[in-house]
Amino acid sequence: MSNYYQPEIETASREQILQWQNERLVNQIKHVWDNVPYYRKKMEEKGVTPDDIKGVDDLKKLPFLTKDDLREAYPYGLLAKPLSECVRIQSTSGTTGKRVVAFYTQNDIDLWEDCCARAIMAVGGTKEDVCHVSYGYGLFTGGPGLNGGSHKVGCLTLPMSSGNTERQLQFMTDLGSTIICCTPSYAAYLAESIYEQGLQDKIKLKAGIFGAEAWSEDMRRDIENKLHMKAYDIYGLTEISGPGVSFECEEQTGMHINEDHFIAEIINPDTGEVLPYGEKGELVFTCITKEAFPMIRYRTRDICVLTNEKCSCGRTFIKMCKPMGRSDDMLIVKGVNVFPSQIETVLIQQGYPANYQIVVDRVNNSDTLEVLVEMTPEIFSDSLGKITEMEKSLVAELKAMLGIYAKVKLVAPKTIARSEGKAVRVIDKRKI
Ligand code: DLL
Repeated sequence: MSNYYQPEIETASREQILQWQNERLVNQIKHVWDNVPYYRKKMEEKGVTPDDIKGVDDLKKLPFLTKDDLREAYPYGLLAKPLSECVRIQSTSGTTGKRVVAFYTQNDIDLWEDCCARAIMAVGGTKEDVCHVSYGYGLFTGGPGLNGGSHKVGCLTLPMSSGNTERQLQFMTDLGSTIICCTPSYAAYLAESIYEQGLQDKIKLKAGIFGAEAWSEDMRRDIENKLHMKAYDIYGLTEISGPGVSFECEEQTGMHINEDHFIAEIINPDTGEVLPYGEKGELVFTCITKEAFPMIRYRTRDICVLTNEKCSCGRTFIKMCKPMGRSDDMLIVKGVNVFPSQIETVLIQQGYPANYQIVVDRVNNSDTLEVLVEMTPEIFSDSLGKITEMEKSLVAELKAMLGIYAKVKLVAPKTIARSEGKAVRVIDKRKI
């Protein structure tokens, strides 16, 4: 028997869901038209007015929003409520220049936490549970979102945040954590540490809620076997709210989208054409209940498939598969969004040529980032001391730009393979 947080919503008829979506979309478009000059201008340029939007079928008439729009409108240009009514900001894990700042009213926070509560109850969470939240707290949405959801369910919430594995394990064993929320790579690392320290018998975990980065079915099986618990996926993005845009149920065959708050579409990333269920393309979301930061047709760049097959859990929301990659070049390394262009900017600013290669790997379940940089004959120096110094300085510059450590290796001129077509800048060796 499934465990729902809001059964009347989560198992509503398709007709009811469509009715909510139609009504809410119409109101949302009016709200945005009246309060967000930036989006109103985009609508005017496309020749659309709120009168043209009568329901979900008209969604395709509306212009898309992209990360570029967010950057252009930074920080307040897409805000739909006065700042005095906003109570929180959250931000993406990406850093300098690429940051997205999302605003929330109290009602926005409340609905977001409902979504996270649904995710926790879908994995069997109740008020008897001890919910251990090891996503980062702060600007990142992972910690605050699941923390709020856990409170709503009534779990005893452990706001651990990320890092300090010894302390995580101590609380997990002493306080008997039964549900853990963290990135899948951290879960795998915790599983390994538990094994190494022989703590298996002291662990009471029954379920994990893992997301914020791509992970495979193999990884799921591995974590489930090691920790004798069930591992569930959760998806979300800062622009749309945070974790809980969609979540897995006991069937573990994709994530139910909280369709009373978000309308999902799949489009062809090259043409913008809307694709039917079952076809692979870029995931696009429209927020229909958000007050402060309502994204309309926001292009996530995540490549995905939507399905509307009936689910045995009783939920009637459609499902999305695990994201299968991105239609832009964003990498997620240790949970941090990294764009190759950020690395290139640093190299060029430091006087290096744009001949470089970024190698991402996963060693012992932890992501590694290495940048191979070619020296010009002018800066080429055979003094090992000098090279080490230059590498150190680049490591510091990259850390300042990306917020994470990247190993740097300076290589001799003309040693990075030239390609005949597009340069192969990124080698992602992670098997996901
Ligand atoms: O990662 C929100 C989140 C926190 C989701 C905790 C789940 C759990 P951002 O930092 O804005 O927000 O990054 C959003 O991360 O567009 C995807 O590319 C990727 N992503 C998120 N969840 C998953 C997942 C949070 N379950 C970007 N599988 C998204 C694969 C995911 N990729």
